[in-house]
Amino acid sequence: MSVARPTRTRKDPAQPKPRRKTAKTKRSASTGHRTDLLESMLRIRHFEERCVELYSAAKIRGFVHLYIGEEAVAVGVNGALTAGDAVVSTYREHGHALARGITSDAVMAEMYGRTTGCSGGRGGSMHLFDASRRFYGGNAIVAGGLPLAAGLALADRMRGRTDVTCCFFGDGAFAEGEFHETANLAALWKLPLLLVCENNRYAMGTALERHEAQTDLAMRAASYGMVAWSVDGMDVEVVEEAARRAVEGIRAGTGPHFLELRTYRFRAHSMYDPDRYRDKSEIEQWRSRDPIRLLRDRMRENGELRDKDVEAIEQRITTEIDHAVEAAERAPEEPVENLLHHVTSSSAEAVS
Ligand SMILES: Cc1ncc(C[n+]2csc(CCOP(=O)(O)OP(=O)(O)O)c2C)c(N)n1
Ligand SMILES: [Mg+2]
Repeated sequence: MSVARPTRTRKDPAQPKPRRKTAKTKRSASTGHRTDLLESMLRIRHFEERCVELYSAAKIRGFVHLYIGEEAVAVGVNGALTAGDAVVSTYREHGHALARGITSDAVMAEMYGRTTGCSGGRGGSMHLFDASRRFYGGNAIVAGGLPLAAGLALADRMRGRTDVTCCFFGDGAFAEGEFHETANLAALWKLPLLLVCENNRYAMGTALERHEAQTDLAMRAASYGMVAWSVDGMDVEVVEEAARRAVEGIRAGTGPHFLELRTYRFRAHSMYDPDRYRDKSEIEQWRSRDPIRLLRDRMRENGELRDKDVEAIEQRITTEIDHAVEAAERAPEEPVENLLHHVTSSSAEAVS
């Protein structure tokens, strides 16, 4: 399926031409690497499908936003990052956390609100956090992660580190001042920042063209003076290659890079959303480019993958998730007397 090109406004000849490039693909990943990409996407898919069951059984509560359909973005971008790089995400972050290597056990326990969760059970679905992996949330405020990411990138540079900060955010962030403030300062200060816009075409029930006058997001980002590419977000190898090139550019000191990843969520905005604002045919059209099937079929055609290989991967993941659920069921909730811990930097000591 071809992805519709965004419409452009007429250009003002007095304005400098925005720097905008289209990322080209180079599919040179080895079979082993492709298998890793597939496994990582399957882990996210199966993990979230289990979450749907657990939510229906009232084991998981609160807000839950599923990433199903968008797995190629988290997995492809993560493939271009090193362990030292920082990641800032949104409330739709289960996929980013799992791709980053936070274990299924730690994420599932957090979904359950247990002390063994990656945020000690205090965050839940929207606030997964693991400073040891430089994974700084899980942020519930639209565009709220962007200034944090700029701060992290600035701090790393001031400390003489060569790491990149990667910030994921949705198309809805373009309607927020925080995106524009961050893009401006990041470009002005040439911060080592990778801006990853997951353009799934909707902000809750509002289609992009209903809230943005100019829907060419890469062009708008480029207008701040940064390199910006628009990329097929359903093909994990294309995503990884684009992210790699962007990260190389950032490490070389050329300042922030922006990637618009054209993607789609197959499920509703959240577990509460009746999903009445889009045609079923649109969903089916995007499902035909399911990122997992896309890679799996390519590998099959290349003779790199047999059905029994896929079955073995899926069996491994099922066992891993079964374990995560069992462990979360058994794990304790935080006792009420600990309620004031971690409220201020000294409150853990103050309350004993
Ligand atoms: C500042 C702010 N305004 C409104 C909301 C309510 N809200 C939650 S999710 C969302 C839509 C965001 O859409 P997008 O950025 O495209 O991300 P997606 O959900 O598509 O991944 C809105 C408006 C919020 N969380 N924060
Ligand atoms: Mg969106």
